[in-house]
Amino acid sequence: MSDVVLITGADGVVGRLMRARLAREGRLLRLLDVVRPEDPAEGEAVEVIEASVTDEAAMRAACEGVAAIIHLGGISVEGPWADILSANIDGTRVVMEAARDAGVARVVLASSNHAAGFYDLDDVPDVGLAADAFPRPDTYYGVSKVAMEALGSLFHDRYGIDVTALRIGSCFEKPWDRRSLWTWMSPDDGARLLEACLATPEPGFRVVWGISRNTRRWWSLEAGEAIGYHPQDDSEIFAAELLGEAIDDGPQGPEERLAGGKFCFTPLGEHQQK
Ligand code: 15L
Repeated sequence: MSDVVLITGADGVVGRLMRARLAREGRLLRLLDVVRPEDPAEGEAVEVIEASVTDEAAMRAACEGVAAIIHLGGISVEGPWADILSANIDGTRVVMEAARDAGVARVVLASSNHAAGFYDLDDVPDVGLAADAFPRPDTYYGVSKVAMEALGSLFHDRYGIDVTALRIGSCFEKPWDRRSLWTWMSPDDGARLLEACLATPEPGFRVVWGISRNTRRWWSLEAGEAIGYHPQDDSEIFAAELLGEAIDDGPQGPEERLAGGKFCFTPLGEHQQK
């Protein structure tokens, strides 16, 4: 019998990067998204479901027989409060209740660096910013990630579900600017992190940064290492190509000094470009 892992938001940027990387012998990936994920290729142990995380009946059905949930669903940037409230906060509540009712043992939550976006690198100790630093959200989107972490904590304390909330930096194929040189999480490290979350020995609740072993990082890897996440990639290999002559200039201005970067200056509640 296969272990079933349900991935919400499976057709988003991170979900698509993880699909092949999380394939394992003896594992079935159940991929759920509001946009129907691509049908399985021949021999691929995948099921696809077209549904919203806010749909209670669909989430209940999707959780049947599931060993773990990776909850990536929701809005991934700043947007109107009502939309964020529904998709991200209420959506996470629906996911957690469905997990509890189906007896799902583990949930991994895609939180974000934007739950702590207003930390300034000048105020951070040499050991780096702790993954569970008190929230300092930079947007309504960031507030929704703080609420997501709170829901994870609540469902761990009430029902013993193992929950890891990931304050993900920037999970894309490559970094694209100076800030992303410290916030980057390579897709391969993303998969390593998710595997570590799926293998934690004790039920607990924890918050972990989702970044690679970037030379320029200032967020601590300690909480990740404690659960067996040992990132192997470093964005520095892209630095010369991205920055040219300016390779060692350091952060330029507040957008590059604050954890959340440009999110800290995005008008609250406005639709943001990805
Ligand atoms: C996020 O939380 C977003 O989902 C993603 O699109 C990136 O913008 C990322 O943060 C980032 O901070 O780079």
